Amino acid sequence: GLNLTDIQGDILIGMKKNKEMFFFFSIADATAFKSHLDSAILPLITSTQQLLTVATQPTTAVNLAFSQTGLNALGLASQGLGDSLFASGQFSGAESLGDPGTSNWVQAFAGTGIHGVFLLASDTIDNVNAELSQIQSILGTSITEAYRLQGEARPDDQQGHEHFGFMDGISNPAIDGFSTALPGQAVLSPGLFLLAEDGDGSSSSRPSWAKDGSLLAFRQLQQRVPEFNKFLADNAALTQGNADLLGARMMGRWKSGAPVDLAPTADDVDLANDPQRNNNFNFTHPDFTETTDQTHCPFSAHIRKTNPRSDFNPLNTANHIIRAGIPYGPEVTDAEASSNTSSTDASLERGLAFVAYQSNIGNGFAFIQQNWVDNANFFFGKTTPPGIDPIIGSNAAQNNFAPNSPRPVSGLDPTDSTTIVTLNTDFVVSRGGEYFFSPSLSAIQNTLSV
Ligand code: N7H
Repeated sequence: GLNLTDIQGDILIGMKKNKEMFFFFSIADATAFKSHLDSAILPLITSTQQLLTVATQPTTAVNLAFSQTGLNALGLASQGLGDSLFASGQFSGAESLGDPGTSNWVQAFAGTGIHGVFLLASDTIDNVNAELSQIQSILGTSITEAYRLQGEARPDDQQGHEHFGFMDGISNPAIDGFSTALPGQAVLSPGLFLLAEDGDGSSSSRPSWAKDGSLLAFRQLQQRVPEFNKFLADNAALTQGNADLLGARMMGRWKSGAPVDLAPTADDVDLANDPQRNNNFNFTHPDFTETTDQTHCPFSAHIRKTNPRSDFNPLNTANHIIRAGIPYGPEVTDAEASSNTSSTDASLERGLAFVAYQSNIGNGFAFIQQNWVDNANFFFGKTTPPGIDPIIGSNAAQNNFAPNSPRPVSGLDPTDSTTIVTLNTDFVVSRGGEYFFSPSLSAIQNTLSV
């Protein structure tokens, strides 16, 4: 089995709290940083084992991850992790991820100046802030703050739903030898997510201390909620006047979480809330021609583009991520809702603090974004090209990296599988991010602190 006391807690099961802060820092004094890391920070880091039972969960869970330049600052530059995208950092690859350039990136992410990130998760912001103060007082002037992003679950009945209103966190892979699969859940090798474990195709290029660490892709993804809602209202004719159905078809799930593959015409809250059923679908049906039929779930739907299930035969076991993100930013204001426009006031920005874990970024997050989400011809072999993911997809690479590059989407109209609709608004806008390595606790102790 896996060494659960050595693997950081966010990777396999998520810290699952209502508040989570991402505190990005640079290392100013590596010698001092290392001495504090071993003696005082390590005891604060939360393992997977600690999260498994309520009795051992800390008030505030803490995880820690480093960028390549952070590992360099700690003297590990010569020991590459065997992951080229991690090594070069996210900034230099922005355009390959479909970002319309980097002028819209949060300043701190523009470059390679961020060395690490603390992830702090708790039930209250006060707890998070108290834990952060403690960490800052331990580390003193050995680090400087680069940036912080406060994530929080949405209020009341929207808890667990992201800012467009959809329930999130329903489908993540199960890990062979660790989790028990629910019906419909893919069971994958631990090495897809943990370096040097079974199934990590790059095991031989990992330094020994990298074992049981994971690569964390962080993205700050702004969501333009009023613009999304206006699109649904303006285009409800595509779904015979039902704007909720249009949104559900773009996502592949209703806002409740019920999959359209199983509930193609109306929401089904019982289905949404039943973990034995809400993932148990694969887009095939006995009477379906898989290359043409989009009556239940469009080929382009967000959950189908990012996890094509039976569109692959045999099932794809190479390109998967574990997601552990959280919404950030306030609710839509009345002024934004009535003007159908997101405010330019930075304090009103909202979106998803996106976190994806994998052992190989080029097979995980970056692969899914570039080769599936942003590729209008994927999934291949359909008689109508699927088009680009209508929720998060970008066609900027075909349009001189212009924002709001028109993107083709098929299958939105359940009665007409062949029509391609062009979307002219980006509903999700990249504000940048970085790639990190979330090391094992023993690597923090024996390698990163010395
Ligand atoms: Fe997505 N959303 O709320 O709109 N995502 N996602 N995602 N996403 C999923 O099944 C969302 C993003 C995946 O196994 C759900 O748990 C938003 C990126 C994958 O069936 C919802 C943003 C990437 C899955 C959302 C965003 C992915 C998935 C359904 C950005 C990778 C699982 C809930 C702001 C490149 C698919 C669920 C499966 C599901 C939303 C980003 C990937 C509601 C708002 C960048 C693999």
